[in-house]
Amino acid sequence: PVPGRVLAADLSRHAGHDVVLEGWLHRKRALKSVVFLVLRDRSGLSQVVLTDPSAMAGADGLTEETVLRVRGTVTENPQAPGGCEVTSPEVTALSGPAAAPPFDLYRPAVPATLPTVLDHAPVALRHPRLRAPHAIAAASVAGFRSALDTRGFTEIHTPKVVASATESGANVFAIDWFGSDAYLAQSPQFFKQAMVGVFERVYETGPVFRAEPHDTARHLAQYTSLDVELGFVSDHREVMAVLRDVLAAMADSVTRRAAEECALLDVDVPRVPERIPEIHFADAQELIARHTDKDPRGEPDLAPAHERFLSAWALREHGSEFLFVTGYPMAKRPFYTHPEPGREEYSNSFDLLFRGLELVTGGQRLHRYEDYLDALQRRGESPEPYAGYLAAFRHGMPPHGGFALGLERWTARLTGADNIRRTTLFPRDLHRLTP
Ligand code: AMO
Repeated sequence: PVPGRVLAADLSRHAGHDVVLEGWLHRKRALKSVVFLVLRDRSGLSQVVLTDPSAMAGADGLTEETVLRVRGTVTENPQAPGGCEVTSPEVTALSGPAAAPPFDLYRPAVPATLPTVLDHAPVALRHPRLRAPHAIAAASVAGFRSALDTRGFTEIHTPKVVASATESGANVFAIDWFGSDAYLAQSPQFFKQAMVGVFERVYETGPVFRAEPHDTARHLAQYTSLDVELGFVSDHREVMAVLRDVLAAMADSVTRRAAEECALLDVDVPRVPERIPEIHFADAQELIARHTDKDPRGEPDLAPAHERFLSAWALREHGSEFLFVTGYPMAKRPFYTHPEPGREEYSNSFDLLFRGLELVTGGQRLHRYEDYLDALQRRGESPEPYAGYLAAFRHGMPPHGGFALGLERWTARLTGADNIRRTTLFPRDLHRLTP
């Protein structure tokens, strides 16, 4: 009896037997008296040998990327990949002849520019180097989840269509929702906070939307936000400690689960220090003023060049590829941010810089209802649109905090990608809505 589908990687276990292989025609080599078909499946490559003249003629019309089912005998051959090949095959095409790919999918270096890759993403992503970042992203998310699952967090899934913006400063997409005004969620911020009141500790991985009006190598209009929120923290430092452990688990998971992809892309998986160094925003500005030709003091935020400067400083002074910048000015943080006790113009919040780029934002939040009303009033905002959000705070919320990590930025920094679009499946931005 012929077993069900066998994967290329398992072929040698079936030596001497008949098997069924299914996959894509990866390469075809037609010689005078033999045709070699290299078949690709998710586990690797296998070699199929045709010597019968009519079978060889039947292979004439087969183009690379056509999906095939092959039934034949597994025969040992030390010259074949994996030491085995399939002989006396019966070959069936499961789809019509495949159209030629936009570029050679299996040349070691990608012979195409980023726009070509993105235009042809459904097939271009089959290239091992273009696929690898997404396998690394998957391994990262697996590490994120397992770190939080073992720490008593519950995974949640919250709406992506919302009635009010949460991230002041970030741009929001307005949509028509059955005749009412609605927005695409910029963050699960409100919901993850509310869910602290239910589960104490929650996390979410999901899409968020930012109407980014400019085209940069680090901004997308839709990205994947890895969100965490936890109750009963005394300040932002406890949140930073959780983030540190989560990053270590992500790095570890990448090393273990995506070893092949890391080797292919020459990924340098970072060592996450036991204690990630930190610098207060005010001290960071002093440092920049002292060591660069710009004096940023008085500015409410860090410029990208200053983030790169601080990252380089952390690597030099502390041997760390990660740096926490804490205490960002309240003026630049959203209304839910908790101020720094004793220095109310600063906040109990942080950014985490990784290899020169902001990777994470987080902090402690306000947790008392009256504090929210005050904060909104100080910003000249009505509490009305936030009524649903604020409801949680009228029913007892613990001191809490959390963070959000941009998955595509993490993968881009890991893989050394020059553009975040290289680590995004089907990116959405100012100029791109397809494929
Ligand atoms: P923030 O707006 O800083 O914080 O976003 C958190 C992280 O998301 C990533 N990021 C982006 N990635 C790609 N394209 C974009 N346009 C983009 N914008 C942001 C960055 C950033 O550090 N609610 C807060 C988080 C919190 O406090 O829990 C928030 O969304 O890696």
